[in-house]
Amino acid sequence: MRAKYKVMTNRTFTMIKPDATAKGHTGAILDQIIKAGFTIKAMKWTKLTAEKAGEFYAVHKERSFYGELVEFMSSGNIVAAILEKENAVADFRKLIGATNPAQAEEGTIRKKFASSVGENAVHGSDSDENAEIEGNFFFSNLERF
Ligand code: 3AN
Repeated sequence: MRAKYKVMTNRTFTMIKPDATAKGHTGAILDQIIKAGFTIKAMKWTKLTAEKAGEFYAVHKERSFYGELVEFMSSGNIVAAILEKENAVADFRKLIGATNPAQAEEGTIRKKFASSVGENAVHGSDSDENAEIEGNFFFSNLERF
């Protein structure tokens, strides 16, 4: 039985990355997200400057792949969205699969649409706290419903 006061996370943040938008996978990925039970609370089609991509991924600044990541994330269009579902953060991570598509489970978004660990089709927040920060990075209160 579910604990009466168990806190369920209900929002996460995603980006469909430049590799996936360029290959025409935007519609199929959104369809899979919606069919998995997520509701779109905010969404935009946009493009990050290198400066903005660097800011978004600042937590990875010291990692060897940071420069490559910033360059890739500012190389083309993205879709940014806030998604709602009970247990959103964990359920969305499960839906997208492992960071490296070669290790992602069959049927996951990354297994189907990603080509490499760097160009891995989608982003999904890794905690409630980051979901809030990342959603605020892209959307004002007037842009979420
Ligand atoms: P996830 O997106 O699954 O949370 P993180 O947080 O470890 O993965 O990495 C953030 C992003 O950095 C990944 N989505 C991926 O695009 C990129 N990345 C991670 N590891 C590598 C790597 N070894 N080489 C290139 N890019 C990477």
